[in-house]
Amino acid sequence: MNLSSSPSASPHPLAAFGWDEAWEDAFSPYGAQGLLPGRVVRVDRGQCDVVTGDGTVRADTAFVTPHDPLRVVCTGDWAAVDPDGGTPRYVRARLPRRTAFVRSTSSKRSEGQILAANVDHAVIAVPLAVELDLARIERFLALAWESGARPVVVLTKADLVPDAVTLAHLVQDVETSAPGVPVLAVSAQDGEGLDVLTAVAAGGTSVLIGQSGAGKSTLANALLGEDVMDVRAARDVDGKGRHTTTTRNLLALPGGGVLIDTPGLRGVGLWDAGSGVGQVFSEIEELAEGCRFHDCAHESEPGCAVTEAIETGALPERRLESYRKLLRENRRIVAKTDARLRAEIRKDWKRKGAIGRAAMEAKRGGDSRRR
Ligand SMILES: Nc1nc2c(ncn2[C@@H]2O[C@H](COP(=O)(O)OP(=O)(O)OP(=O)(O)O)[C@@H](O)[C@H]2O)c(=O)[nH]1
Ligand SMILES: [Mg+2]
Ligand SMILES: [Zn+2]
Repeated sequence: MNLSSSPSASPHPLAAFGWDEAWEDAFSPYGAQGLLPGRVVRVDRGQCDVVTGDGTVRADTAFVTPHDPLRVVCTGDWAAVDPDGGTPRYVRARLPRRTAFVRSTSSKRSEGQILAANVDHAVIAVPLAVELDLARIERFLALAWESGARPVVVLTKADLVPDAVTLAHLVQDVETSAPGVPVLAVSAQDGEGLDVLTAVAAGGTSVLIGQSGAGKSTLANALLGEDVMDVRAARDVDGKGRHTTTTRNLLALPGGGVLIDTPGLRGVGLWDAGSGVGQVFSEIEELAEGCRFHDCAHESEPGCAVTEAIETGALPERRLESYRKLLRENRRIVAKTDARLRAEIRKDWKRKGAIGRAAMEAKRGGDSRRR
């Protein structure tokens, strides 16, 4: 089967899912083995749904399930699957990722979890139904920058803020917390902002990230033009209720582009997101270059450009506090992860040592028996 798209032929069946020449190149060794290329549209119970040129197939992931949770197959991955015939089919390989949205499962633990792979836009959905939590937005943004995708903040349910001046202020507050990031107010209910979001989403793969009840699936349905995802009124306000969306689902959009809808996130811990944090607080890092001391802690040092900016009102003090908090948390996670890695390596050496010793003893036992 010839998988390459000849110039005169109709577009590749996977083009709507993001297939391009670079993926085709990366896939070619697997194509030579007779495997099918496909994109993972959902993962559940040790299996996944993969959209291929022959439609969506179910495939087992047993061969591509390493111990490292960051390397398991995830929605958005490109994969090589068995051709028709085998039951079950297996995913034989996962192509190297361009980007990966990763968080730690909570800020207390050092367990990384991948939420979506090969994403171009990380769309952070923040509901205007509740008071804005800027620190939470900054935390999401740090992960989004770190993923390699371009972040976009979408303020959902804009219909709940009918006063245009108030809405503009809310957008501005978020913009102050998100330098270099587009901030859109949208309403799935009255259609506000959906045209802009449709245009953003057309440019590649987008993932919707945010708390449960933020309106992610409602947005997905609005962009799809049909009710594909289940939507439900939030069952509670403290975020402890059941999530409506329970798996990550990849959907091809009619207006072009690919969308991944994800279950609501309760805790979002940073995961080795040092450069992401730097990008969220780029104005502070720029100011810091003007501090007199190279290693200024922006506390009480003379000639500190950061504290000066706070005094003149150019920099909200909240921003500096949030920056410090996220930097601290990130350092903690990185240190813990390193410690865990070191412990695992030690354990592995001990295990290998034990196996080696057992083998030597068995050999000696065998030798003595032979004597
Ligand atoms: N007023 C208003 N309500 C909305 C809008 N978008 C979503 N909602 C409501 O918000 C609630 C939650 O919407 P969902 O789309 O299920 O939220 P979600 O982010 O997908 O939630 P999880 O799947 O649990 O993560 C539903 O009751 C929606 O009707 C909107 O634009 N305006
Ligand atoms: Mg949902
Ligand atoms: Zn300083």
